[in-house]
Amino acid sequence: MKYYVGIDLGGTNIVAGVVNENYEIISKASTKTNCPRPEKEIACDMAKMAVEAVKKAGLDMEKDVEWVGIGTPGIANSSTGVIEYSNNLGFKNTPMVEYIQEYINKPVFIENDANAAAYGEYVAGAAKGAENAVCITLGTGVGGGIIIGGKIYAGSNFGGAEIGHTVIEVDGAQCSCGRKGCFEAYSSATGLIRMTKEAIALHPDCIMDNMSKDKGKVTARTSFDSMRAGDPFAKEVVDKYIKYLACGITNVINIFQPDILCIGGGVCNEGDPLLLPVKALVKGEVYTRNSQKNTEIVIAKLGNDAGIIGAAFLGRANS
Ligand code: BMX
Ligand code: ZN
Repeated sequence: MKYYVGIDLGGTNIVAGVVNENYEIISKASTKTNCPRPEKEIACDMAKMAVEAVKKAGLDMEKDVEWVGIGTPGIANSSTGVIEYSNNLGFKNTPMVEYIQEYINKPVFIENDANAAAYGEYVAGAAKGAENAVCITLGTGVGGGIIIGGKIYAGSNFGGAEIGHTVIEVDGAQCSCGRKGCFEAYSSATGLIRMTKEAIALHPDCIMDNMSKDKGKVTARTSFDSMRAGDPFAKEVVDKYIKYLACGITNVINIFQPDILCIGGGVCNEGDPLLLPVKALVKGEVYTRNSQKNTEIVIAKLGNDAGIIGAAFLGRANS
């Protein structure tokens, strides 16, 4: 049996996992990212988590592990091993591969987190068997990963596949990237929370307002849960969210026409109440609506593990 280590570096947590050749995670170790702090400290903790996960699996890093892969938000140059830019981690030209190799004497690969998650879904999840696939993650941001002919497509400068930063509303809501009206500003969990708060401000004492006060905060679930409890204003928020999401997805399909478009991230836990109306809207809008073959829209299968599994197989993606 061959073993690989995947590390998911997030704004909140560092998670390392040992994955076997059947794409199963056999052990995990995690710690808080605690950023901002010096990048070398973060790298040291990442290496520590990798070593701990290997130990937990009862394996030996030197003898049993083929390589280590890392998924990180921002621009990851997979050829130089440098994280060129990551605003939420505070990285600028961070030589991550070099740092990790100070502790671990193995080949180390890096990729953008959403690219790694897309690769995970492609090798072992909802996009398995596809030749061309696009995965988008609806989390803190909207991440994008593009697989063409079984390879990760990251553009000529490794900054490609930033699907979240395509505009779907000119002069719309401010995005953290500096543009206005990005897909991410509407379809991320953060965007949904913002739209929920806006609706609550307009309709004080609505079910959303009371539900979020009971819970202590507005979350990405507030609008969906309140809609189910009969709040017409919550239904408006959900409808608006679904309309924006369908618009963004239709744009992606019109460009790539992949076999599979998979959506992941926390918001997807809503399941069919999210997926079915999105599918119906996309079906009516997509350029190829009269064609025989159309992109299948599915919900990601691997959840938070997609990033770890994808990162663990980066040595293959890069071969
Ligand atoms: C942002 C961007 C992407 C990332 C996406 C998903 C940064 C730091 N991040 O659009 O690179 O893939 O968020 O990130 O520039 P998540 O935090 O939602 O997983
Ligand atoms: Zn943006």
